[in-house]
Amino acid sequence: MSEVSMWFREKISRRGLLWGGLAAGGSAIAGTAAGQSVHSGHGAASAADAAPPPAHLAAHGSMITVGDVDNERNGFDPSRIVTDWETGSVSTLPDGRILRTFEIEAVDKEIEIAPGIMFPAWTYNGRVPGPALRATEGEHLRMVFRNSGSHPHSMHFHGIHAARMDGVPGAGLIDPGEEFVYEFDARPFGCHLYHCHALPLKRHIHKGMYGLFVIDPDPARHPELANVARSRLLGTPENAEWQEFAMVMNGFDTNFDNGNEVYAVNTVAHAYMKRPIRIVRNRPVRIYLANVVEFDPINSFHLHANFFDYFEQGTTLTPTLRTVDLITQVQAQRGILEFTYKDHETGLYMFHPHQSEFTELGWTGMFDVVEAVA
Ligand SMILES: [Cu+2]
Repeated sequence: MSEVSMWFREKISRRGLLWGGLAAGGSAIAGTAAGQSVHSGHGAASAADAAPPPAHLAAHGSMITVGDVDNERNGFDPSRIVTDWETGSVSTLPDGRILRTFEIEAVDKEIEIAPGIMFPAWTYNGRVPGPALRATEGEHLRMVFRNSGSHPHSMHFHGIHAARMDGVPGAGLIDPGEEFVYEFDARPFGCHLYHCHALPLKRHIHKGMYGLFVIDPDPARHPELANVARSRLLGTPENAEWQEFAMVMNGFDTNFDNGNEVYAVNTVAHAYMKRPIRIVRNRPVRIYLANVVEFDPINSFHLHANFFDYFEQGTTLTPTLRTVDLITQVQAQRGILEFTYKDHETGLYMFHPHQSEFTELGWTGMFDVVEAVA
């Protein structure tokens, strides 16, 4: 039994939680080095690092979890989902518009959120966060939702749609075994969110039912900033220059006392400390970031040794904040971060919330800035 699960069994309060020190966990961490390529859903070469964790991580004096989560059993890997966009299937409507269809299934699933710590999640498509849905402004969207879980669920989209498509009780909230199709147009462009809106709401969200919902701007609709819009539009050469990452900040109340014991970005505690996200130094970086943490009123994102531009909710083509190294988000708040390390030395650069407690309980990671991907 790992130290962490010992802790869990003894129900020590989260503030007394003792994560294994890195020195003690060094050999276990080296075990994460099994070479895995990272699926890049949009053709960008950027990918999480599959190389062995750098030995000098220890120099940071970090306290991180000991051992490895079984990504295979979970059925999802944080190093893959960080670049994995779900673009659905595309067809053309009689009027010539694009119809984009997504298929999403609610399933109960026990997932491992830190080594030895299992969490009885409710998921979309078997993963937490749910698939990072990505569409283009102006398309017609069809979300085919099947509830194969044990409780009533829904998909509530942060977007513009009719009341009957809202995913609340009486409007697309369905019982186990049922299916519902949400339909609406993709607007406004931005970095949005979907989540279950069944009651009790905090329990359904916190169990894992949330995901990114990104609508790329249509350059033809933004002639004054068409180049910027193209850089955001998945599939364009301009977009391929960018190293884009999907990040959902989440937390887990493992003993159901309305307080989180584990925090993360993309679910698995310290996943990106053990396998840093590789970025190429001279190419720009864009993060689609959302906060879904329940029970704590606020979360944040702080980038080390650098500053970024921020697009609140992603609904503008010019930054809403320029040259900041920290942003805060309440639950359901989200936005786009843009930055580059082109004038930096290569090396490991940390990112984490500036709620120090969250970092120690799993929400911290590293970018591995390199000259080029081999
Ligand atoms: Cu639900």
